[in-house]
Amino acid sequence: MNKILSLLAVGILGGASVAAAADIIGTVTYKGTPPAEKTITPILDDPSCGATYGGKAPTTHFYVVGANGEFGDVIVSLKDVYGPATGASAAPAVLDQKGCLYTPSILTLQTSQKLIVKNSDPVLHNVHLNPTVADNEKANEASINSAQMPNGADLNYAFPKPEKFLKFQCDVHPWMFAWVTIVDSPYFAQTGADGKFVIKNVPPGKYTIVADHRKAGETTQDIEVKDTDVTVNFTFAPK
Ligand SMILES: [Cu+2]
Repeated sequence: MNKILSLLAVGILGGASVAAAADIIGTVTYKGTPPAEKTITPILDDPSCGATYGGKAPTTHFYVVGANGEFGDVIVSLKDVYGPATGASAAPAVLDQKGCLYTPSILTLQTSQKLIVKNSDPVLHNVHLNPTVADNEKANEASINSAQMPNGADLNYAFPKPEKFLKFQCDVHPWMFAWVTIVDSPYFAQTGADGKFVIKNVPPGKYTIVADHRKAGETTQDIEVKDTDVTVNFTFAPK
């Protein structure tokens, strides 16, 4: 059952005005030493890609963890809340290919929100999506497997269904990956390098809030939102 819509329905049927919304704010922390990142050595073998890096290959950044455990690239959302997405009217999200890497590599957007994929490199990339939710194979204007010329025209997508960590890859450069999470509501946030998140204007109600990290997994908490801001912190640790 859609919690938001049912709550609104009760408010309307009861003749009451809908109570004020509140923000959910918090910090996500990683306690301990994250697994080592891998050096993307083959990027130097491609002269065009390698030129960006001055002979020193970049590493993966699967675990973005600050000096005090601030945990980035964690997606915090309300579990099993479907329907109230505002993606169709939201500003587009942007995924760039730069230095033969996807930037950012972790991205979150809403159902029906436009996603623009750019190629800022002087090389050909092939944008290949691997949706696990069948309806997301119909990503509107762009095919799920599209060549994109050097500095070529943008590719545009919009996904109809929620999906976690939909994988983008480049078949030309086998180290190039991005993972795009699609949420069916505006009630989500992705932590930055400071580990902090804010989910704005959540209608009052009881929710399960979930923090998802592509490698570290997910953790949940049950919360209640009334008319004042709620603080929820999450901690991850090595498995
Ligand atoms: Cu590529």
